[in-house]
Amino acid sequence: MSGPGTSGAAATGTVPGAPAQPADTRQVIRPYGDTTGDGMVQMSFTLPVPAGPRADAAALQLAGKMGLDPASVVHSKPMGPDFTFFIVYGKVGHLIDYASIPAPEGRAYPLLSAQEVNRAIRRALNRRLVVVGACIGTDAHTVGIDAILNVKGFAGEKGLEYYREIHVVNMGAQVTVEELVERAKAEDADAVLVSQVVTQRNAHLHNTKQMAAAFHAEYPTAVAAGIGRPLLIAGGPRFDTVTPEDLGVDRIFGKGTTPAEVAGYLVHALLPGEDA
Ligand code: B12
Repeated sequence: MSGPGTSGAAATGTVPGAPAQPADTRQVIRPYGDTTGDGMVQMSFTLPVPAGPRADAAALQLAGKMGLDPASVVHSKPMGPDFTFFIVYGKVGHLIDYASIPAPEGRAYPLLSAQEVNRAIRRALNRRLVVVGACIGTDAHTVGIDAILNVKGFAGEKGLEYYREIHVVNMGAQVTVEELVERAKAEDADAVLVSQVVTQRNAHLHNTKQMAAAFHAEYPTAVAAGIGRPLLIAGGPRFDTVTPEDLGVDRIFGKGTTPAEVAGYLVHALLPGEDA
């Protein structure tokens, strides 16, 4: 119940008879450092100069140009004789309307248990589903693809090798696109899973596009993923800015992906009707 001075026009600032104002639905936020909404942020970077007071001054100037005001260098450390690593703490005045940021789309398929995945494969294929995985290009970061494929798995979930009805071929690190295509054909792969972690000079994008193009060229009469060509899946921590269409693959998986998400997707994409 409203008390005196808190109700109606006086409380809301509206004039009687005036058209209703649309409700303010914004949710304005700013960074939190020491106290709520103080705008304080911390960032780290390296400058190609020897450590010392001049280097600190350069770091502060850069922070100022990036909109941090005031800013302070809270840590600077030589990285060899010619480079300095900095941590700068400072205040930004920028505001974000959180309400204007759309919620990400949810997963379009259900998570299934290993038993459900195995049953679906048996029912639909009557043979094991074949998955060929690799880190392609010069990338040697195998921990991510191993997390998905190896039996030991990730985040408390077993990897795809654990699934009785999935045959996993893990080709490991630094596999060329030619080797991958050849092996996928030899194994009659239902799905090809590639991992790309190193992003220098956008290597992850170039390599993945090159891989996808090679598969599309190898299977020119394919109708769709699983119908005339393998399902193409790319994964790694830095694919946030691109879509599968940009790369020519069927799906991208990012940071924190678990094996069950991939297993569920394989059923959803390759065995229509089995993921219900
Ligand atoms: C371990 C590691 C190494 C190990 C790799 C060992 C190995 N066998 O993998 C070694 C020491 C060999 C190494 C070497 C290098 N590394 Co290194 N490395 C790391 C480190 C510390 C951890 C990576 C990791 O294992 N993450 C854990 C896994 C589980 O996470 P993930 O890879 O993201 O995988 C998950 C998801 O992305 C997804 N996923 C990944 N792949 C796939 C694939 C599919 C199909 C699916 C569905 C999902 C999926 O699922 C996984 C589970 O959720 C990172 C820094 C960091 N903290 O991330 C640097 C890092 C990746 N390395 C880096 C660099 C620069 C290098 C070197 C170039 C260093 C050098 N100058 O020599 C070399 C490159 C070697 C090469 N030829 O690739 C940079 C990359 C920078 C960039 N953006 O390009 C990082 C980010 C470090 C940094 N901050 O500078 N590295």
